[in-house]
Amino acid sequence: CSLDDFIATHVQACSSDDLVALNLACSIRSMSPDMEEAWHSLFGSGVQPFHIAFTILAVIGLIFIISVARSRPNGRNILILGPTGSGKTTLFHRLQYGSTLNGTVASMEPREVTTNLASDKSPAARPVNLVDIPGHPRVRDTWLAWEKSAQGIVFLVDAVDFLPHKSAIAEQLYDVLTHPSVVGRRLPILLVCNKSDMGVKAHSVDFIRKRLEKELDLLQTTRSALEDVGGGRAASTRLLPPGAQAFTLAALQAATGIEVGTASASAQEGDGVGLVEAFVRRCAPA
Ligand SMILES: Nc1nc2c(ncn2[C@@H]2O[C@H](COP(=O)(O)OP(=O)(O)OP(=O)(O)O)[C@@H](O)[C@H]2O)c(=O)[nH]1
Ligand SMILES: [Mg+2]
Repeated sequence: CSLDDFIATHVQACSSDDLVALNLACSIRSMSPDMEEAWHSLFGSGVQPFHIAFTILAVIGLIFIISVARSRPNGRNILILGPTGSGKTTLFHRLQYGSTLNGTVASMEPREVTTNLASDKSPAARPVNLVDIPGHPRVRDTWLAWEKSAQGIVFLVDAVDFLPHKSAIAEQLYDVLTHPSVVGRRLPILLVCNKSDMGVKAHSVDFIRKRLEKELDLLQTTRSALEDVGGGRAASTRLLPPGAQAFTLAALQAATGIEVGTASASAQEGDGVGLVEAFVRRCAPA
């Protein structure tokens, strides 16, 4: 049957199957001569219009399911961020298995696992999705794939090798703290000063927090000055509203509701990892 005959017949019949087929035929009619040719060859091989309609609907449904799954809207995602070498992959294993690898190499792509925390023996425990994001500057922005579905961020710094890298660490933390998803959803963050097992070589949490607060304050001054030069057209990159006092994590929480907790831990030895686990459970409760 020609497309025009088909449309004419089904306009009169009008059952629900006819309507689906009719819709499809009209769409094909309005597309191109090539599509019409394809229609004829399909009919020549005995395929019914509702088969085609069903196939198209199934493909659309599949695409929809895949895109919903990829956007991870209901994910219980905990992101592990921080500079390279701070111990993220070591912590990732510690949380998952309660132990660590014998050695790690710099990660070059994110890794995620849906797991119960190794310490969580409760039968009611629900798995969380841990995401280990490499610290290398070229790949660290991959965390943005999870920005909308993250429940919390664990931000690791190396408490031993901190001072030479404090500005770079503050830059990375600044970008996280001012990201619209973090600000808009008031995503909780835990700043973990890792490698506490290194004794006096490891700086204390208070020392690291104060140094980072100072660096973040400086960054806010320079970035907002740049914004002013640009006529303020860019999205605001301020941590605190203009006129606020010097930047502190407490002031950030008071002004924006973003909570940045701090902890000292050793991902390698396990000390203090309980604080990280408590944070994960609070962000993604059972
Ligand atoms: N002493 C000590 N060393 C640690 C600790 N955690 C990690 N390390 C060591 O630090 C080095 C880097 O650890 P990784 O876990 O690979 O660091 P990462 O943050 O994943 O690094 P990238 O993948 O490059 O972003 C490894 O040699 C680890 O064994 C810790 O708590 N204490
Ligand atoms: Mg790693």
